[in-house]
Amino acid sequence: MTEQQHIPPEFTRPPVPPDEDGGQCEPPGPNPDQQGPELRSPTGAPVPGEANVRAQQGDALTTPQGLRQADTDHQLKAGPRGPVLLQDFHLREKITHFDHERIPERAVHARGVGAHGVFVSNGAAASLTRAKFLAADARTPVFVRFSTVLGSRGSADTVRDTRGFATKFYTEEGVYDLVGNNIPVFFIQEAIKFPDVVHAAKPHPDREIPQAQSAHDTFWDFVSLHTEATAHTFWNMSDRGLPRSLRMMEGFGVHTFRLVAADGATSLVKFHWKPRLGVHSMLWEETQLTAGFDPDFHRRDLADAIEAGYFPEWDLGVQVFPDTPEQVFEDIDLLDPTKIVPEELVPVQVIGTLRLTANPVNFFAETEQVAFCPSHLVPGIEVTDDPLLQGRLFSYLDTQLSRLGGPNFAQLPINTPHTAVNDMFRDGMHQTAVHTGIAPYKPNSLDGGCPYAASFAGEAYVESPTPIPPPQAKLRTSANTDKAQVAFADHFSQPRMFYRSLTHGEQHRLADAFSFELGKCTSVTVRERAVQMLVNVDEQLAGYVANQLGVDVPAPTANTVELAPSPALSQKRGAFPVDGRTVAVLVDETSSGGAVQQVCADLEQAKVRPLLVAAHGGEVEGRKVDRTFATMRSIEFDALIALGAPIDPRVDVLVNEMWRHGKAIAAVGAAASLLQRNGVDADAPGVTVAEAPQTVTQVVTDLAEHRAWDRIEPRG
Ligand code: HDE
Repeated sequence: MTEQQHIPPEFTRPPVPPDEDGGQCEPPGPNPDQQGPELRSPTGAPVPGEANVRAQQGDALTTPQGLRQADTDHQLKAGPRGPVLLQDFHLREKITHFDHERIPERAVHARGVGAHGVFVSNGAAASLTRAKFLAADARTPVFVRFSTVLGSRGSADTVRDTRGFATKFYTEEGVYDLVGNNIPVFFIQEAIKFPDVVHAAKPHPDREIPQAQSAHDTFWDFVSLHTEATAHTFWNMSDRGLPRSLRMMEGFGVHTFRLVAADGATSLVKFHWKPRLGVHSMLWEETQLTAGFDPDFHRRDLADAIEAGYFPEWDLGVQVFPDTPEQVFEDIDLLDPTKIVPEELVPVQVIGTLRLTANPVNFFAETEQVAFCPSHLVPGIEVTDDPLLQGRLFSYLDTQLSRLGGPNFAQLPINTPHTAVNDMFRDGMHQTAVHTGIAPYKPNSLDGGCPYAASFAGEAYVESPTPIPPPQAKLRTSANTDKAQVAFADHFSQPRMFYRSLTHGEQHRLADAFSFELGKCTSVTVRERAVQMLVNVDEQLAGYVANQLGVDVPAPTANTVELAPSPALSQKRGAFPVDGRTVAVLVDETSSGGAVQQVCADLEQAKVRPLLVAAHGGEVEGRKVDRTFATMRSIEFDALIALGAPIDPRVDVLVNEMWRHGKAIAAVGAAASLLQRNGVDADAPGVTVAEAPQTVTQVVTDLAEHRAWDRIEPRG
């Protein structure tokens, strides 16, 4: 008799009650409310049915081998209390698979959020490039992933950092990736420094702190020793490091790329994404509160806006430069990724519009497994000799090999081109295709010579001939002319120009950011060296920060040139669309008479999202309460409309923060007492006391300006 025969059947897995199983079930499809335009497929792949062939099939629970399972809740035991039998293959399979559910997070840009959309070209670039997706009226499905750089996957969204802005265009000529950032300059000029800057910026290797922060010794040690990073740190310390929303950020390709027209003519370009909602930021205190109260703030904001139908839009633009052998424009080396070309010198020409229309249905399959690479190019777009870009061409493919577990990651649905693939690559880890034929080599006659090579003159990707600059074997710099060589080594003139292009308010906040970050450095040497870096940019700024830190201000050591300020670098003031902004509608038991319904309806009419805030859950005038005093905080709201004045300290905190952060505040009728008791000046900019209909109109007008700037900062 074998051991198993000793086990009475009732002591193995208990039978499943019939009502718990045996029914028919539909695999959950994508949420129909989240469906975007006709171009969208659930995973970004061309044929949704086929792409999903391995997801939830059939009605019954099975093992990966397709064996039907009656019970997945209990283990196979010898006796009612064990021991557990090794023979329980379902237990082992289930736990083993779980053990391997995580893949390595990205070394940088680990924290990200994605969305599907469509890019529509206006044809303005058609004379510059033969890329078909840039022809007039071409529509191309896209997947965009936004990210922070430093933090790990679970870190907070609102930290001070650069943001990634990576776009995958599924063009009819193959995948094109534009892997950019929300800051147009980078820390380093050459790729070989990337491990250094990342090691310095990541948490200290002994205690693994601080998480997702640049405010620590190693970061400032590196950037103060390596002054080509100055420009990027100035952008980071400015409001750009704290976006209000991913929907309100610019994007930049950073490097210069080469466009090639149908007739072979070439030009150099820099890519820009311009958000239709304007460029807006959070205040430092808001970001800190948000990191605690809602660390997923940006992720939620994007998904909520898309789900509600407020599809975010960006215009894609190019600055175009002649493709001269020097690749220099007005003394700016176009191969230097730490420099910009001011828009006042070369305006950005809009060539198309991106619209994000659908959220992913599966974060892992789409946002986590998406693999961007700057070498995913299409005919008509080529790389330049920018030494940073050249290193990236190698790094991204390389990192996907370990992150996605082998060379077949292009077969993952989100990475699959929406065009035919016939690459003659074979086998390897995670190969999911069953290739046919016997001759995966070229030339061959045994598979009929297939696949054929595409014609050079027609559809193939063929690098255009470019002059090779004179050899500079030992010279570890890429500037092509003497003049540009000087500009390449000038690390301070452009940061100074950036700083002087900001408004007074922006400059103040930047100075406070430096004071905070350097104040977090414990090494006096690092603090002093960083102030040396600052004094080379602006003496007044250095003086302010040095005073905050308690160190002396040294004399400038750098030779700089005075560049004209570029107003385009300041975050523009003015009225912008308010789509998807949120307004707290605060109510109490006195709020009635239809005002709640009317205010909410008027806000929705203006494309603004009202969130009803009350003491407790339930309904007010038939509208669901969205937030209670226990779950609300000011950071979630762009404006406040008080229809009541509930007595609660949390409400006072709300009003105080909205006031302090320059947000629009309105009180209807008797709710004005709420403002009085919190010291809010009813005549101040961005404050309204009126009856319901006028209130909404005024609040929407104030919202369009993002903040009541005149309330919180000096003009300038
Ligand atoms: Fe990246 N970068 N990078 N980077 N980068 C990665 O690739 C790298 C640089 C950017 O949402 C990694 O797949 C090197 C500039 C974005 O999946 C890695 C250098 C710019 C994303 C990598 C740079 C970027 C990445 C990590 C210097 C703006 C996120 C995981 C030569 C133009 C893409 C991965 C996503 C991700 C390497 C510099 C943007 C390690 C070596 C400059 C938006 O391969």
